[in-house]
Amino acid sequence: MKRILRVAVLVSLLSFSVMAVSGCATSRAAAGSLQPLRQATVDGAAQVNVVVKSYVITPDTLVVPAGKVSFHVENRDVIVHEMLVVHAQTKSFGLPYDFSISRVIEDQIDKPGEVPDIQPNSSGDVTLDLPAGRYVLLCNLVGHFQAGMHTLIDVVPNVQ
Ligand SMILES: [Cu+2]
Repeated sequence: MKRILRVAVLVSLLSFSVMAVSGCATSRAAAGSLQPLRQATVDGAAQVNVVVKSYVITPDTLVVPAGKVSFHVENRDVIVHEMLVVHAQTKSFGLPYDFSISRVIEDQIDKPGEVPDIQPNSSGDVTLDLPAGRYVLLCNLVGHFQAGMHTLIDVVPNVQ
């Protein structure tokens, strides 16, 4: 009898914790879709901190409110990189590419701006006025885009 009671208590505790976990996930998703974006700002510009390392570009956020956006790009690699901010032409990375020179064709893309020539263990900044849309952050030094140096970031209408 005691044993059955103990099992019953355990089962109810388990189902409670499952409910607690799923409830939490649901409310977090709802909050993400309904509340306005809270973004760290510097001088009124939304701040995006980007780390570049081992042919990977990693921003600290994938969604940014439209308007002034400040990119701070830190190169933690042992070679030089750059970071271009480019309007995405498809839902993914479908940018015009020249395989003979291993680079994205820059006169065929819409590039609001860039942080050029970031030396190893240093950083660079650029502040851009970005309308809502999907953008690609990429490095266009020879072969780097193909090696994986690209990531998508969404600029969404500002709801203040
Ligand atoms: Cu690079």
